[in-house]
Amino acid sequence: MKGLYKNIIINSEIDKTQLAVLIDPDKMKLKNVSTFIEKVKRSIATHILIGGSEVKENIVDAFITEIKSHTNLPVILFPGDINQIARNADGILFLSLISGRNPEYLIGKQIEAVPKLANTSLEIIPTGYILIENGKKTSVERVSETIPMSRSNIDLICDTAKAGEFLGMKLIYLEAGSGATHPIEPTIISKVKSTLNIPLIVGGGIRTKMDLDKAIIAGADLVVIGTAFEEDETFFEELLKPELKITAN
Ligand code: 1GP
Repeated sequence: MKGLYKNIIINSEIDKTQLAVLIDPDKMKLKNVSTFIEKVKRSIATHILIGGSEVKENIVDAFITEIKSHTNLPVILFPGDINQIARNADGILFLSLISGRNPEYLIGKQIEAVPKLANTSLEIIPTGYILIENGKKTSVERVSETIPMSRSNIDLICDTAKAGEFLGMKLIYLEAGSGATHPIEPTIISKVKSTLNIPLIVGGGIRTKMDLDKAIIAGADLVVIGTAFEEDETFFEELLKPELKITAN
């Protein structure tokens, strides 16, 4: 599958809601993937992201094989470490944690990843990853040993995002962290979006349809939700494709 990035741009231009369901193989059993994906397919989800902060080696491939046997939705790696790079995905968010000052997560892991990416057909999408504090310490903060950006310094968040764009990154990902207490505020999303000429991903702590709508209205081009689906798969019912909704006559 080619053109993942191009499609994100096209969908964004026509204001199509783009929702990525995040599957963390550390938090889901392989045998439950098929029923989970059936629910994903009935929803408005447009992408599947796969990865996590602490995924055991060599299980990502098996998850992707299983996911792809049930859906044609694009599967994009969202790796917490290089052991999560699997060649059977469609693409990879090639992340650099530009909110942090840990060289390992700015450039070190990326160099280590190069031999693993050689001879794959993965679409590599350079992504500036910005972690913003959300009220509790999340696993990204713990694993990366970086300090999240303060929610109150919006100018600095905007400048960081713009610096990512100037460095040639194709996407900016505003991250509140998995299971965040508060999602990224719409004010932050809209200011960052107005600064950028590249698509914006927003994730972390989005638990309701209203949170999703707020992020989209504020300017997120792609919203990522993981924990809310892990905790309650009935949430998919609130995000059904329009044609599957029962209309009252
Ligand atoms: C985490 O942004 C993603 O990296 C999704 O966060 O699990 O809180 O939805 P949640």
